[in-house]
Amino acid sequence: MTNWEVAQIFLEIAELLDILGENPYKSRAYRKAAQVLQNIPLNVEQLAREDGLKEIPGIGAALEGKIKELVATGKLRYHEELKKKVPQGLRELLRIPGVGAKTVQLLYRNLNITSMDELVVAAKEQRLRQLPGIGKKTEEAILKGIEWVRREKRWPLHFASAVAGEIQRFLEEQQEVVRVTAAGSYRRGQETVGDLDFVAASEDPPSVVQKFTGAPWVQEVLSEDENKATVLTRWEIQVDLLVVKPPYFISALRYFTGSPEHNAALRQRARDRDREISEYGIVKEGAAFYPESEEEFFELLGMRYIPPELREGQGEIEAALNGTLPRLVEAEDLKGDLHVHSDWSDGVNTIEELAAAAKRRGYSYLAITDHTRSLSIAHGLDEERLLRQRELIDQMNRDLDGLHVLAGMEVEILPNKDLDFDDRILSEMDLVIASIHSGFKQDRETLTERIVEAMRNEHIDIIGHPTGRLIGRREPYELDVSRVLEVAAETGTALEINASPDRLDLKDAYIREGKSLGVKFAINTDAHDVNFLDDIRYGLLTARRGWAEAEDVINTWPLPKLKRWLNKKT
Ligand code: DGT
Ligand code: CA
Ligand code: CA
Ligand code: ZN
Repeated sequence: MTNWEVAQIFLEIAELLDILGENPYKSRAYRKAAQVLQNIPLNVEQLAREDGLKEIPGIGAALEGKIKELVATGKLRYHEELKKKVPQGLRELLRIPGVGAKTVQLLYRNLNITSMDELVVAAKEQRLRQLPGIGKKTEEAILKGIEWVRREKRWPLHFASAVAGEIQRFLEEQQEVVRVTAAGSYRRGQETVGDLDFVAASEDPPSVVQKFTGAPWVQEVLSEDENKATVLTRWEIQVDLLVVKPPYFISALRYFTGSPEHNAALRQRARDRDREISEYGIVKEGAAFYPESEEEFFELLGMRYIPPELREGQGEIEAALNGTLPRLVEAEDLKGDLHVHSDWSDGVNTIEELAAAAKRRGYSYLAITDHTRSLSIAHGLDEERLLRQRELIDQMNRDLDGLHVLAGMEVEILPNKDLDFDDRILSEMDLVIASIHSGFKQDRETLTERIVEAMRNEHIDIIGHPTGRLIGRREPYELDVSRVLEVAAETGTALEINASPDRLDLKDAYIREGKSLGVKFAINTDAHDVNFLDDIRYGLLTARRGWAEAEDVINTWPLPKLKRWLNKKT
Protein backbone atom coordinates (compact mmCIF):
# COMPACT_ATOMS: atom_id res chain seq x y z
CA MET A 1 0.00 0.00 0.00
CA THR A 2 1.47 3.34 -1.02
CA ASN A 3 1.07 6.68 0.75
CA TRP A 4 -1.00 7.80 -2.16
CA GLU A 5 -3.44 4.92 -1.82
CA VAL A 6 -3.87 5.50 1.91
CA ALA A 7 -4.42 9.19 1.20
CA GLN A 8 -7.10 8.38 -1.41
CA ILE A 9 -9.00 6.30 1.13
CA PHE A 10 -8.74 9.06 3.73
CA LEU A 11 -10.04 11.60 1.23
CA GLU A 12 -12.92 9.32 0.43
CA ILE A 13 -13.70 8.97 4.14
CA ALA A 14 -13.67 12.75 4.49
CA GLU A 15 -16.13 13.06 1.63
CA LEU A 16 -18.41 10.40 3.06
CA LEU A 17 -18.36 12.07 6.48
CA ASP A 18 -19.28 15.38 4.90
CA ILE A 19 -22.15 13.81 2.95
CA LEU A 20 -23.40 12.20 6.13
CA GLY A 21 -23.28 15.60 7.80
CA GLU A 22 -20.90 14.56 10.55
CA ASN A 23 -18.96 17.07 12.60
CA PRO A 24 -16.63 18.87 10.15
CA TYR A 25 -13.60 18.56 12.40
CA LYS A 26 -13.62 14.82 11.68
CA SER A 27 -13.42 15.13 7.91
CA ARG A 28 -10.86 17.89 8.30
CA ALA A 29 -8.58 15.56 10.24
CA TYR A 30 -8.76 12.96 7.45
CA ARG A 31 -8.14 15.55 4.77
CA LYS A 32 -5.17 16.92 6.60
CA ALA A 33 -3.69 13.46 7.14
CA ALA A 34 -4.18 12.71 3.44
CA GLN A 35 -2.30 15.86 2.48
CA VAL A 36 0.54 15.08 4.80
CA LEU A 37 0.84 11.48 3.61
CA GLN A 38 1.04 12.53 -0.01
CA ASN A 39 3.86 14.89 0.69
CA ILE A 40 6.21 13.12 3.05
CA PRO A 41 9.13 11.31 1.44
CA LEU A 42 8.72 8.38 3.84
CA ASN A 43 6.75 5.29 2.99
CA VAL A 44 3.74 4.41 5.21
CA GLU A 45 4.31 0.68 5.05
CA GLN A 46 7.79 1.04 6.41
CA LEU A 47 6.69 3.60 9.01
CA ALA A 48 3.93 1.25 10.19
CA ARG A 49 6.45 -1.57 10.51
CA GLU A 50 8.94 0.57 12.40
CA ASP A 51 6.29 2.20 14.55
CA GLY A 52 7.14 5.63 13.17
CA LEU A 53 3.66 6.81 12.17
CA LYS A 54 3.23 8.84 15.33
CA GLU A 55 6.09 11.09 14.27
CA ILE A 56 4.09 12.37 11.31
CA PRO A 57 2.37 15.66 12.06
CA GLY A 58 -1.41 15.33 11.87
CA ILE A 59 -1.46 11.59 12.59
CA GLY A 60 -2.78 10.87 16.07
CA ALA A 61 -3.41 7.52 17.73
CA ALA A 62 -6.75 6.95 15.97
CA LEU A 63 -5.41 7.56 12.49
CA GLU A 64 -2.29 5.58 13.28
CA GLY A 65 -4.51 2.57 14.04
CA LYS A 66 -6.38 3.04 10.78
CA ILE A 67 -3.20 3.22 8.72
CA LYS A 68 -1.89 0.08 10.41
CA GLU A 69 -5.11 -1.74 9.61
CA LEU A 70 -4.92 -0.60 6.00
CA VAL A 71 -1.31 -1.63 5.61
CA ALA A 72 -1.94 -5.00 7.24
CA THR A 73 -5.21 -5.95 5.55
CA GLY A 74 -5.49 -3.65 2.53
CA LYS A 75 -8.89 -2.58 3.85
CA LEU A 76 -10.44 -0.48 6.57
CA ARG A 77 -13.61 -1.56 8.34
CA TYR A 78 -14.54 2.02 9.17
CA HIS A 79 -14.29 2.94 5.49
CA GLU A 80 -16.41 -0.04 4.42
CA GLU A 81 -19.09 0.84 6.99
CA LEU A 82 -19.26 4.43 5.83
CA LYS A 83 -19.57 3.32 2.23
CA LYS A 84 -22.54 1.16 3.17
CA LYS A 85 -24.26 4.15 4.72
CA VAL A 86 -23.91 6.33 1.62
CA PRO A 87 -25.55 5.30 -1.66
CA GLN A 88 -23.01 4.77 -4.46
CA GLY A 89 -24.23 7.51 -6.79
CA LEU A 90 -24.03 10.28 -4.19
CA ARG A 91 -20.28 10.75 -4.26
CA GLU A 92 -20.41 11.24 -8.00
CA LEU A 93 -22.57 14.31 -7.42
CA LEU A 94 -19.60 16.03 -5.79
CA ARG A 95 -17.94 16.28 -9.19
CA ILE A 96 -20.62 18.74 -10.29
CA PRO A 97 -19.17 22.25 -10.16
CA GLY A 98 -20.55 24.14 -7.18
CA VAL A 99 -22.10 21.10 -5.54
CA GLY A 100 -20.52 20.39 -2.17
CA ALA A 101 -21.23 17.83 0.50
CA LYS A 102 -23.84 20.11 2.06
CA THR A 103 -25.88 20.25 -1.12
CA VAL A 104 -25.56 16.50 -1.62
CA GLN A 105 -26.79 15.97 1.91
CA LEU A 106 -29.76 18.25 1.27
CA LEU A 107 -30.67 16.50 -1.98
CA TYR A 108 -30.44 13.09 -0.39
CA ARG A 109 -32.32 13.87 2.81
CA ASN A 110 -35.13 15.92 1.29
CA LEU A 111 -35.63 14.52 -2.18
CA ASN A 112 -34.02 11.11 -1.76
CA ILE A 113 -31.80 11.77 -4.76
CA THR A 114 -29.06 9.17 -5.07
CA SER A 115 -27.71 9.58 -8.60
CA MET A 116 -26.88 12.08 -11.31
CA ASP A 117 -29.84 10.88 -13.42
CA GLU A 118 -32.29 11.41 -10.58
CA LEU A 119 -30.83 14.84 -10.00
CA VAL A 120 -31.35 15.83 -13.64
CA VAL A 121 -35.01 14.77 -13.46
CA ALA A 122 -35.59 16.64 -10.20
CA ALA A 123 -33.92 19.78 -11.54
CA LYS A 124 -35.94 19.68 -14.75
CA GLU A 125 -39.13 19.28 -12.72
CA GLN A 126 -38.00 22.36 -10.78
CA ARG A 127 -38.09 20.55 -7.48
CA LEU A 128 -34.63 21.69 -6.34
CA ARG A 129 -35.63 25.32 -6.02
CA GLN A 130 -38.03 24.42 -3.25
CA LEU A 131 -35.16 23.39 -1.00
CA PRO A 132 -33.69 25.79 1.57
CA GLY A 133 -30.72 27.67 0.15
CA ILE A 134 -31.34 26.56 -3.44
CA GLY A 135 -32.98 29.01 -5.79
CA LYS A 136 -33.83 29.05 -9.47
CA LYS A 137 -30.29 30.17 -10.33
CA THR A 138 -28.64 27.34 -8.43
CA GLU A 139 -31.00 24.84 -9.98
CA GLU A 140 -30.01 26.00 -13.45
CA ALA A 141 -26.33 26.05 -12.47
CA ILE A 142 -26.58 22.44 -11.33
CA LEU A 143 -28.01 21.37 -14.68
CA LYS A 144 -25.22 23.21 -16.47
CA GLY A 145 -22.66 21.63 -14.16
CA ILE A 146 -23.93 18.13 -14.91
CA GLU A 147 -23.58 18.83 -18.62
CA TRP A 148 -19.97 19.89 -18.01
CA VAL A 149 -19.14 16.76 -16.02
CA ARG A 150 -20.67 14.52 -18.66
CA ARG A 151 -19.03 16.32 -21.54
CA GLU A 152 -15.53 16.61 -20.04
CA LYS A 153 -14.36 13.29 -18.77
CA ARG A 154 -11.06 14.76 -17.67
CA TRP A 155 -8.73 14.44 -14.71
CA PRO A 156 -7.06 17.18 -12.69
CA LEU A 157 -3.31 17.53 -12.91
CA HIS A 158 -2.39 16.52 -9.36
CA PHE A 159 -4.42 13.35 -9.71
CA ALA A 160 -2.89 12.53 -13.11
CA SER A 161 0.51 13.33 -11.72
CA ALA A 162 0.18 10.96 -8.76
CA VAL A 163 -0.93 8.11 -11.03
CA ALA A 164 1.72 8.92 -13.64
CA GLY A 165 4.36 8.67 -10.91
CA GLU A 166 3.23 5.16 -9.97
CA ILE A 167 3.19 4.00 -13.58
CA GLN A 168 6.54 5.54 -14.39
CA ARG A 169 8.08 3.80 -11.39
CA PHE A 170 6.51 0.48 -12.33
CA LEU A 171 7.75 0.62 -15.90
CA GLU A 172 11.24 1.73 -14.86
CA GLU A 173 11.46 -1.33 -12.63
CA GLN A 174 10.92 -3.70 -15.56
CA GLN A 175 14.32 -4.92 -16.68
CA GLU A 176 13.29 -5.04 -20.36
CA VAL A 177 12.60 -1.30 -20.31
CA VAL A 178 15.51 0.84 -21.49
CA ARG A 179 13.75 4.20 -21.27
CA VAL A 180 10.28 5.39 -20.47
CA THR A 181 8.68 8.85 -20.51
CA ALA A 182 5.16 10.15 -20.12
CA ALA A 183 3.87 11.89 -23.25
CA GLY A 184 0.55 13.41 -24.37
CA SER A 185 -1.26 16.26 -22.68
CA TYR A 186 0.30 15.31 -19.36
CA ARG A 187 3.80 16.03 -20.63
CA ARG A 188 2.55 19.26 -22.16
CA GLY A 189 1.39 20.28 -18.68
CA GLN A 190 -2.27 20.76 -19.56
CA GLU A 191 -4.48 21.66 -16.61
CA THR A 192 -6.54 18.48 -17.02
CA VAL A 193 -5.78 15.29 -18.92
CA GLY A 194 -8.08 12.88 -20.74
CA ASP A 195 -5.80 9.87 -20.39
CA LEU A 196 -2.13 9.21 -19.70
CA ASP A 197 0.24 8.23 -22.48
CA PHE A 198 3.61 6.55 -22.03
CA VAL A 199 6.31 5.76 -24.53
CA ALA A 200 8.89 3.12 -23.66
CA ALA A 201 12.00 1.81 -25.42
CA SER A 202 12.87 -1.88 -25.30
CA GLU A 203 14.53 -4.59 -27.36
CA ASP A 204 11.55 -6.76 -26.50
CA PRO A 205 8.31 -4.75 -26.81
CA PRO A 206 5.85 -7.68 -26.44
CA SER A 207 7.14 -8.65 -23.04
CA VAL A 208 6.95 -5.03 -21.81
CA VAL A 209 3.36 -4.90 -23.00
CA GLN A 210 2.68 -8.10 -21.12
CA LYS A 211 4.18 -6.75 -17.88
CA PHE A 212 2.16 -3.58 -18.30
CA THR A 213 -1.19 -5.32 -18.82
CA GLY A 214 -0.43 -7.56 -15.87
CA ALA A 215 0.40 -4.70 -13.47
CA PRO A 216 -1.33 -4.85 -10.09
CA TRP A 217 -3.15 -1.58 -10.66
CA VAL A 218 -4.76 -2.68 -13.93
CA GLN A 219 -8.53 -3.00 -13.62
CA GLU A 220 -9.23 -3.93 -17.23
CA VAL A 221 -7.22 -4.35 -20.41
CA LEU A 222 -9.10 -2.39 -23.06
CA SER A 223 -6.87 -3.26 -26.01
CA GLU A 224 -3.61 -5.08 -26.49
CA ASP A 225 -1.20 -5.43 -29.36
CA GLU A 226 2.42 -6.51 -29.99
CA ASN A 227 3.81 -3.11 -29.07
CA LYS A 228 0.98 -1.19 -27.45
CA ALA A 229 -1.87 -1.46 -25.01
CA THR A 230 -4.60 0.57 -23.38
CA VAL A 231 -5.66 -0.22 -19.83
CA LEU A 232 -8.18 1.08 -17.35
CA THR A 233 -6.39 1.51 -14.03
CA ARG A 234 -7.97 0.98 -10.68
CA TRP A 235 -7.94 4.75 -10.28
CA GLU A 236 -10.40 4.87 -13.23
CA ILE A 237 -7.98 6.80 -15.42
CA GLN A 238 -6.96 5.15 -18.72
CA VAL A 239 -3.37 4.68 -19.79
CA ASP A 240 -1.93 4.15 -23.27
CA LEU A 241 1.48 2.58 -23.62
CA LEU A 242 3.53 2.39 -26.79
CA VAL A 243 6.73 0.35 -26.78
CA VAL A 244 9.29 0.79 -29.56
CA LYS A 245 12.81 -0.43 -30.26
CA PRO A 246 15.42 2.00 -28.82
CA PRO A 247 16.36 3.79 -32.07
CA TYR A 248 12.74 4.91 -32.56
CA PHE A 249 12.24 6.16 -29.02
CA ILE A 250 12.77 9.88 -29.58
CA SER A 251 10.63 10.01 -32.68
CA ALA A 252 7.82 8.11 -30.99
CA LEU A 253 8.02 10.30 -27.91
CA ARG A 254 8.01 13.40 -30.05
CA TYR A 255 4.98 12.14 -31.96
CA PHE A 256 2.98 11.24 -28.85
CA THR A 257 3.80 14.49 -27.09
CA GLY A 258 2.73 17.15 -29.57
CA SER A 259 -0.93 17.98 -29.99
CA PRO A 260 -2.36 16.86 -33.36
CA GLU A 261 -2.18 20.51 -34.55
CA HIS A 262 1.47 20.79 -33.58
CA ASN A 263 2.31 17.48 -35.21
CA ALA A 264 0.57 18.44 -38.45
CA ALA A 265 2.36 21.80 -38.61
CA LEU A 266 5.68 20.12 -37.93
CA ARG A 267 5.08 17.56 -40.68
CA GLN A 268 4.34 20.37 -43.10
CA ARG A 269 7.50 22.19 -42.07
CA ALA A 270 9.51 19.00 -42.69
CA ARG A 271 7.95 18.56 -46.14
CA ASP A 272 8.87 22.13 -47.02
CA ARG A 273 12.45 21.06 -46.46
CA ASP A 274 12.08 17.76 -48.35
CA ARG A 275 11.96 15.63 -45.26
CA GLU A 276 9.35 13.17 -44.04
CA ILE A 277 8.86 12.75 -40.31
CA SER A 278 6.96 9.96 -38.62
CA GLU A 279 6.80 8.22 -35.28
CA TYR A 280 9.85 6.23 -36.40
CA GLY A 281 12.30 8.85 -37.55
CA ILE A 282 13.17 11.34 -40.24
CA VAL A 283 13.63 10.39 -43.86
CA LYS A 284 15.67 12.60 -46.20
CA GLU A 285 16.38 11.60 -49.79
CA GLY A 286 15.65 7.98 -48.98
CA ALA A 287 17.98 7.88 -45.97
CA ALA A 288 16.56 7.48 -42.45
CA PHE A 289 17.77 9.38 -39.41
CA TYR A 290 17.09 8.37 -35.82
CA PRO A 291 17.63 11.34 -33.53
CA GLU A 292 18.92 10.51 -30.06
CA SER A 293 17.45 13.51 -28.35
CA GLU A 294 14.58 15.88 -29.04
CA GLU A 295 17.12 18.68 -29.37
CA GLU A 296 18.71 16.76 -32.21
CA PHE A 297 15.33 16.13 -33.78
CA PHE A 298 14.49 19.83 -33.93
CA GLU A 299 17.98 20.61 -35.16
CA LEU A 300 17.52 18.21 -38.06
CA LEU A 301 14.52 20.31 -39.08
CA GLY A 302 16.60 23.47 -38.78
CA MET A 303 14.83 24.85 -35.74
CA ARG A 304 15.29 25.56 -32.05
CA TYR A 305 14.16 23.06 -29.41
CA ILE A 306 10.48 23.56 -28.56
CA PRO A 307 9.64 22.68 -24.92
CA PRO A 308 6.71 20.23 -24.55
CA GLU A 309 4.48 22.86 -22.90
CA LEU A 310 4.49 24.88 -26.13
CA ARG A 311 3.72 22.03 -28.50
CA GLU A 312 0.09 22.97 -29.06
CA GLY A 313 0.21 24.27 -32.62
CA GLN A 314 -0.26 27.89 -31.59
CA GLY A 315 2.57 29.61 -33.37
CA GLU A 316 5.49 27.86 -31.66
CA ILE A 317 6.85 26.44 -34.89
CA GLU A 318 7.03 29.84 -36.57
CA ALA A 319 8.62 31.24 -33.40
CA ALA A 320 11.19 28.44 -33.35
CA LEU A 321 12.06 29.22 -36.94
CA ASN A 322 12.33 32.98 -36.68
CA GLY A 323 14.13 33.00 -33.34
CA THR A 324 11.31 34.46 -31.24
CA LEU A 325 10.66 31.39 -29.11
CA PRO A 326 10.57 32.51 -25.44
CA ARG A 327 13.14 31.33 -22.90
CA LEU A 328 10.55 29.86 -20.57
CA VAL A 329 10.71 30.45 -16.82
CA GLU A 330 12.28 27.48 -14.98
CA ALA A 331 12.01 26.03 -11.49
CA GLU A 332 15.51 27.29 -10.65
CA ASP A 333 14.43 30.84 -11.43
CA LEU A 334 11.88 30.98 -8.61
CA LYS A 335 13.19 32.79 -5.54
CA GLY A 336 10.16 32.72 -3.30
CA ASP A 337 6.47 32.22 -2.78
CA LEU A 338 4.38 35.35 -2.36
CA HIS A 339 1.08 33.89 -1.17
CA VAL A 340 0.89 31.55 1.83
CA HIS A 341 -1.38 31.30 4.86
CA SER A 342 -0.27 30.70 8.42
CA ASP A 343 -2.17 29.51 11.49
CA TRP A 344 -2.95 33.15 12.22
CA SER A 345 -5.83 32.71 9.72
CA ASP A 346 -6.85 29.39 8.14
CA GLY A 347 -3.42 27.85 7.51
CA VAL A 348 -2.18 24.94 9.60
CA ASN A 349 1.45 25.97 10.14
CA THR A 350 3.15 28.63 12.18
CA ILE A 351 5.03 31.39 10.42
CA GLU A 352 8.26 29.86 11.73
CA GLU A 353 7.41 26.49 10.15
CA LEU A 354 6.54 28.12 6.85
CA ALA A 355 9.78 30.09 6.88
CA ALA A 356 11.81 26.97 7.66
CA ALA A 357 10.13 25.08 4.80
CA ALA A 358 10.75 27.98 2.40
CA LYS A 359 14.39 28.03 3.44
CA ARG A 360 14.70 24.29 2.85
CA ARG A 361 13.40 24.82 -0.65
CA GLY A 362 16.21 27.29 -1.22
CA TYR A 363 13.95 30.32 -1.46
CA SER A 364 15.35 33.70 -0.56
CA TYR A 365 12.02 35.21 0.42
CA LEU A 366 8.51 34.29 1.48
CA ALA A 367 5.42 36.47 1.92
CA ILE A 368 2.96 35.66 4.68
CA THR A 369 -0.43 36.72 3.36
CA ASP A 370 -3.22 35.79 5.74
CA HIS A 371 -6.88 36.53 5.16
CA THR A 372 -8.44 39.72 6.46
CA ARG A 373 -11.29 40.31 8.90
CA SER A 374 -14.33 40.05 6.60
CA LEU A 375 -13.48 36.48 5.66
CA SER A 376 -14.53 35.27 9.08
CA ILE A 377 -14.85 31.59 8.12
CA ALA A 378 -11.08 31.72 7.51
CA HIS A 379 -10.42 33.61 10.77
CA GLY A 380 -9.41 36.71 8.86
CA LEU A 381 -7.15 39.06 10.82
CA ASP A 382 -8.28 42.37 12.24
CA GLU A 383 -6.06 45.43 12.40
CA GLU A 384 -4.60 44.68 15.78
CA ARG A 385 -3.60 41.11 14.93
CA LEU A 386 -2.18 42.17 11.58
CA LEU A 387 0.06 44.72 13.23
CA ARG A 388 1.13 42.19 15.83
CA GLN A 389 1.95 39.73 13.07
CA ARG A 390 3.94 42.43 11.33
CA GLU A 391 6.00 42.97 14.51
CA LEU A 392 6.63 39.26 14.90
CA ILE A 393 7.85 39.05 11.31
CA ASP A 394 10.18 42.01 11.82
CA GLN A 395 11.57 40.26 14.86
CA MET A 396 12.02 37.01 12.91
CA ASN A 397 13.86 38.78 10.13
CA ARG A 398 16.41 40.05 12.62
CA ASP A 399 17.24 36.45 13.55
CA LEU A 400 16.75 34.70 10.23
CA ASP A 401 19.68 34.07 7.99
CA GLY A 402 19.30 33.67 4.25
CA LEU A 403 15.52 34.05 4.10
CA HIS A 404 13.58 37.27 4.20
CA VAL A 405 9.95 37.11 5.32
CA LEU A 406 7.69 39.74 3.81
CA ALA A 407 4.75 40.85 5.94
CA GLY A 408 1.72 40.78 3.70
CA MET A 409 -1.98 40.14 3.64
CA GLU A 410 -4.60 38.81 1.27
CA VAL A 411 -7.12 41.58 1.57
CA GLU A 412 -10.76 41.00 0.68
CA ILE A 413 -12.23 42.90 -2.23
CA LEU A 414 -15.70 43.35 -0.77
CA PRO A 415 -18.89 43.01 -2.84
CA ASN A 416 -19.35 46.81 -2.65
CA LYS A 417 -15.89 47.26 -4.28
CA ASP A 418 -14.25 48.49 -1.07
CA LEU A 419 -11.17 46.81 0.31
CA ASP A 420 -11.37 45.23 3.75
CA PHE A 421 -8.82 47.75 5.13
CA ASP A 422 -8.08 51.37 4.41
CA ASP A 423 -4.85 52.75 3.00
CA ARG A 424 -3.38 53.48 6.40
CA ILE A 425 -3.15 49.77 7.24
CA LEU A 426 -2.38 48.63 3.70
CA SER A 427 0.63 50.97 3.69
CA GLU A 428 2.05 49.19 6.74
CA MET A 429 2.53 45.99 4.74
CA ASP A 430 5.44 44.90 2.55
CA LEU A 431 3.09 43.30 0.06
CA VAL A 432 -0.67 43.19 -0.46
CA ILE A 433 -2.65 40.69 -2.51
CA ALA A 434 -6.27 41.59 -3.20
CA SER A 435 -8.72 38.78 -3.87
CA ILE A 436 -12.40 38.10 -4.34
CA HIS A 437 -13.91 35.43 -2.09
CA SER A 438 -17.54 36.59 -2.06
CA GLY A 439 -20.17 38.07 -4.34
CA PHE A 440 -19.28 35.65 -7.16
CA LYS A 441 -22.73 35.97 -8.67
CA GLN A 442 -22.54 39.68 -9.40
CA ASP A 443 -22.68 40.79 -13.03
CA ARG A 444 -19.66 41.08 -15.28
CA GLU A 445 -19.40 44.83 -15.07
CA THR A 446 -19.48 44.91 -11.28
CA LEU A 447 -16.99 42.07 -10.87
CA THR A 448 -14.61 43.59 -13.42
CA GLU A 449 -14.92 46.98 -11.75
CA ARG A 450 -14.16 45.47 -8.30
CA ILE A 451 -10.84 44.17 -9.58
CA VAL A 452 -10.03 47.24 -11.67
CA GLU A 453 -10.61 49.50 -8.70
CA ALA A 454 -8.40 47.35 -6.48
CA MET A 455 -5.62 47.56 -9.07
CA ARG A 456 -5.91 51.32 -9.08
CA ASN A 457 -5.11 51.36 -5.36
CA GLU A 458 -1.43 52.20 -4.94
CA HIS A 459 -0.96 49.62 -2.18
CA ILE A 460 -2.25 46.61 -4.10
CA ASP A 461 0.63 44.63 -5.58
CA ILE A 462 -1.02 41.43 -6.79
CA ILE A 463 -4.52 40.26 -7.67
CA GLY A 464 -4.98 36.75 -6.23
CA HIS A 465 -6.55 33.94 -8.32
CA PRO A 466 -8.01 36.56 -10.66
CA THR A 467 -10.89 34.64 -12.27
CA GLY A 468 -11.99 32.60 -9.24
CA ARG A 469 -12.47 29.32 -11.04
CA LEU A 470 -12.16 25.94 -9.34
CA ILE A 471 -11.33 23.44 -12.06
CA GLY A 472 -14.24 21.07 -12.62
CA ARG A 473 -16.13 22.51 -9.67
CA ARG A 474 -16.76 26.17 -10.20
CA GLU A 475 -16.75 28.21 -13.38
CA PRO A 476 -14.84 31.49 -13.27
CA TYR A 477 -17.01 34.41 -12.25
CA GLU A 478 -18.17 36.72 -15.00
CA LEU A 479 -15.18 38.88 -15.84
CA ASP A 480 -13.89 41.05 -18.65
CA VAL A 481 -10.45 39.48 -18.56
CA SER A 482 -9.06 41.60 -21.39
CA ARG A 483 -9.87 44.73 -19.44
CA VAL A 484 -8.30 43.28 -16.29
CA LEU A 485 -5.14 42.52 -18.28
CA GLU A 486 -5.08 46.02 -19.73
CA VAL A 487 -5.44 47.74 -16.36
CA ALA A 488 -2.90 45.38 -14.80
CA ALA A 489 -0.37 46.49 -17.41
CA GLU A 490 -1.29 50.13 -17.04
CA THR A 491 -1.14 50.22 -13.23
CA GLY A 492 1.78 47.85 -12.80
CA THR A 493 -0.23 45.35 -10.76
CA ALA A 494 0.90 41.74 -10.98
CA LEU A 495 -1.65 39.03 -11.67
CA GLU A 496 -1.32 35.80 -9.78
CA ILE A 497 -0.77 32.45 -11.43
CA ASN A 498 -2.27 30.49 -8.57
CA ALA A 499 -0.44 27.16 -8.57
CA SER A 500 -3.04 25.15 -6.71
CA PRO A 501 -4.03 22.37 -9.14
CA ASP A 502 -7.68 23.15 -8.35
CA ARG A 503 -7.27 26.68 -9.58
CA LEU A 504 -4.41 27.26 -12.05
CA ASP A 505 -5.74 30.79 -12.22
CA LEU A 506 -4.77 32.76 -14.36
CA LYS A 507 -4.83 30.09 -16.99
CA ASP A 508 -2.38 29.63 -19.84
CA ALA A 509 -4.20 31.51 -22.62
CA TYR A 510 -4.73 34.60 -20.44
CA ILE A 511 -1.09 34.57 -19.37
CA ARG A 512 0.01 34.66 -22.95
CA GLU A 513 -2.41 37.47 -23.74
CA GLY A 514 -1.23 39.38 -20.65
CA LYS A 515 2.43 38.91 -21.45
CA SER A 516 1.93 40.48 -24.84
CA LEU A 517 0.57 43.57 -23.05
CA GLY A 518 3.48 43.69 -20.61
CA VAL A 519 1.62 42.33 -17.58
CA LYS A 520 3.76 40.93 -14.74
CA PHE A 521 2.83 37.74 -12.93
CA ALA A 522 3.46 36.07 -9.58
CA ILE A 523 3.51 32.26 -9.43
CA ASN A 524 2.14 31.53 -5.95
CA THR A 525 0.95 28.41 -4.17
CA ASP A 526 -1.62 29.97 -1.82
CA ALA A 527 -0.51 27.13 0.45
CA HIS A 528 -2.43 26.61 3.67
CA ASP A 529 0.06 23.94 4.71
CA VAL A 530 3.84 23.60 4.19
CA ASN A 531 3.25 20.43 2.21
CA PHE A 532 1.54 22.44 -0.47
CA LEU A 533 4.56 24.62 -1.22
CA ASP A 534 5.32 21.87 -3.75
CA ASP A 535 2.28 22.85 -5.80
CA ILE A 536 4.51 25.56 -7.24
CA ARG A 537 5.41 23.12 -10.02
CA TYR A 538 1.86 23.18 -11.39
CA GLY A 539 1.92 26.96 -11.45
CA LEU A 540 5.26 26.84 -13.21
CA LEU A 541 3.86 24.51 -15.89
CA THR A 542 0.92 26.84 -16.40
CA ALA A 543 3.20 29.88 -16.65
CA ARG A 544 5.33 28.06 -19.22
CA ARG A 545 2.22 27.11 -21.20
CA GLY A 546 1.47 30.85 -21.19
CA TRP A 547 4.89 31.50 -22.78
CA ALA A 548 6.10 33.31 -19.65
CA GLU A 549 9.79 34.08 -19.20
CA ALA A 550 11.62 34.67 -15.92
CA GLU A 551 11.52 38.43 -16.45
CA ASP A 552 7.70 38.35 -16.57
CA VAL A 553 7.44 36.72 -13.16
CA ILE A 554 8.12 38.97 -10.17
CA ASN A 555 9.06 36.13 -7.82
CA THR A 556 12.05 35.24 -9.97
CA TRP A 557 13.56 38.62 -9.18
CA PRO A 558 16.21 39.09 -6.49
CA LEU A 559 14.84 40.62 -3.27
CA PRO A 560 16.16 44.18 -3.82
CA LYS A 561 14.55 44.36 -7.25
CA LEU A 562 11.31 42.88 -5.94
CA LYS A 563 11.27 45.40 -3.08
CA ARG A 564 11.81 48.30 -5.43
CA TRP A 565 8.94 47.06 -7.57
CA LEU A 566 6.68 46.64 -4.53
CA ASN A 567 7.28 50.26 -3.64
CA LYS A 568 6.99 51.72 -7.08
CA LYS A 569 3.29 52.51 -7.06
CA THR A 570 3.61 54.71 -3.97
P1 DGT B 1 -5.88 14.14 -23.69
O1 DGT B 1 -5.50 12.73 -23.47
O2 DGT B 1 -7.25 14.31 -24.21
O3 DGT B 1 -5.66 15.00 -22.50
O4 DGT B 1 -4.94 14.76 -24.82
P2 DGT B 1 -3.65 14.14 -25.52
O5 DGT B 1 -3.02 15.25 -26.26
O6 DGT B 1 -2.83 13.39 -24.57
O7 DGT B 1 -4.31 13.20 -26.61
P3 DGT B 1 -4.28 11.62 -26.82
O8 DGT B 1 -4.12 10.89 -25.55
O9 DGT B 1 -5.46 11.32 -27.67
O10 DGT B 1 -3.03 11.38 -27.75
C1 DGT B 1 -1.74 11.27 -27.25
C2 DGT B 1 -0.76 11.94 -28.16
O11 DGT B 1 -0.71 11.30 -29.41
C3 DGT B 1 -1.12 13.37 -28.42
O12 DGT B 1 -0.01 14.15 -28.04
C4 DGT B 1 -1.38 13.48 -29.87
C5 DGT B 1 -0.70 12.28 -30.45
N1 DGT B 1 -1.34 11.74 -31.65
C6 DGT B 1 -0.70 11.11 -32.60
N2 DGT B 1 -1.51 10.75 -33.56
C7 DGT B 1 -2.72 11.13 -33.26
C8 DGT B 1 -3.98 11.01 -33.89
O13 DGT B 1 -4.14 10.47 -34.97
N3 DGT B 1 -5.04 11.52 -33.23
C9 DGT B 1 -4.89 12.10 -32.03
N4 DGT B 1 -5.97 12.56 -31.40
N5 DGT B 1 -3.70 12.23 -31.43
C10 DGT B 1 -2.62 11.75 -32.03
CA1 CA C 1 -3.58 11.61 -23.32
CA1 CA D 1 -4.18 8.51 -25.22
ZN1 ZN E 1 -5.02 32.80 -0.23
